[in-house]
Amino acid sequence: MKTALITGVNGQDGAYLAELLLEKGYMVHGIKRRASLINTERIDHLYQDPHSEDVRFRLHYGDMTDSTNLIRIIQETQPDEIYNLAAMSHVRVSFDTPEYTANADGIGTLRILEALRILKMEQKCRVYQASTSELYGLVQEVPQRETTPFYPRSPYAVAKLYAYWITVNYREAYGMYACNGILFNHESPLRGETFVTRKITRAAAAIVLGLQDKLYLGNLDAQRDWGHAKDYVEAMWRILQQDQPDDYVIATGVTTRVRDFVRMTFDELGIELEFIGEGASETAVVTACRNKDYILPIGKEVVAVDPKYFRPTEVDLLIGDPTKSKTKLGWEPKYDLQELVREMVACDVELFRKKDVAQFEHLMG
Ligand code: NDP
Ligand code: GDR
Repeated sequence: MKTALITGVNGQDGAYLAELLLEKGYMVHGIKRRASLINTERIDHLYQDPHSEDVRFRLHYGDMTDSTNLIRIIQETQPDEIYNLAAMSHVRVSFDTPEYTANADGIGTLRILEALRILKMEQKCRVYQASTSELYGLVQEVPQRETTPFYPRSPYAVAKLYAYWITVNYREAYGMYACNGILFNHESPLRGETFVTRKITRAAAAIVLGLQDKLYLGNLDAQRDWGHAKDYVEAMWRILQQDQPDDYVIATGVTTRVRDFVRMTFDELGIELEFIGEGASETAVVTACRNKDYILPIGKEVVAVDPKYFRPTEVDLLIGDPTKSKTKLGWEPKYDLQELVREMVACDVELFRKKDVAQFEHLMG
């Protein structure tokens, strides 16, 4: 039985990856931070009573900013594979907490790699580093591939740039099996509520159910290559199963504007929208309702722009070229964007029907 250690196990990707590895027969250890409230909703279905025999899923308290803790957990769990997913992962928030982001996302990766060297496990344990399409930042080449030059545009992306290169460096310097998955945006019903896709599907569900009046967004022109997280964790696993360590772009190869994601989301609920105006004064109003369960007044303004969501420096266009991962990993996404939107919208409608969760909607994001 192989043993895996996942940092950020209660995040979106950590939850899907833990489920995948358990299905594959792994012993899975997860690192999560202590929080003042229990925040394990995404992995509660995987919970196993630690007192019972044959437990294959265990959680450990830890933090990417604490080397001693990481060394001890790696020593105790003796993983064959580490998936380093923990990070302060919100690009806009990284402008508010740049130093912390550098520490957790950049130096945190170094701490994992060094822990393996300190424990003399560097030849035994494979490492997956959660790299990102944000590395490409300001457009240098389209579509973006493994050889496209990086130009990070946020403290988050700069921290991840360090993590990317320290992973490559430890591979070259010490012969470690350490790989970067350069993943383009991936979403799901488990996506954090302040990332744009989930913010949109959640708000649209709340609006048609009469729980929210309007959705405020930032840059509607940004273009992203959106896939489904379930497909992307499969790619992470494949990256660590190859004969040689390498870095891979994981993407769908299709890009969509935020505005069109909004349109698709409302359309899924039977609401047609028209976008009026531009820049900070752009709005979207209802032009038709096809679903008798969700009647909104024609002309009602449901989307508006709030410049507070604009970023000091933006990444305008991301579109990945997944040729290498297709050829070498045999990886291809199973979901398309329409299916992703459908699943997210259905889950959010269900969620709001079950409980009243519309709080602090506009605080962050
Ligand atoms: P999430 O934000 O959903 O999850 C991040 C996880 O990291 C959470 O479990 C979080 O814990 C944990 N974490 C944050 N800071 C620390 C810390 N200092 N110590 C320990 N744990 C910490 O992100 P995703 O699952 O979406 O992404 C996973 C990884 O992949 C991240 O590194 C992200 O940057 C990267 N990535 C994501 C992409 C995407 O589109 N989703 C694309 C490319 C890369 P808590 O719940 O306590 O906050
Ligand atoms: P991103 O994801 O920054 O690409 O990082 P996010 O969903 O936050 O933004 C995507 C694009 O949408 C625009 N946008 C808004 N974004 C948010 N969050 N809130 C808004 O109201 C809003 N309005 C418009 C943004 O400006 C941006 O252009 C995600 C994270 O998962 C990273 O961790 C990961 O590395 C990258 O994807 C790949």
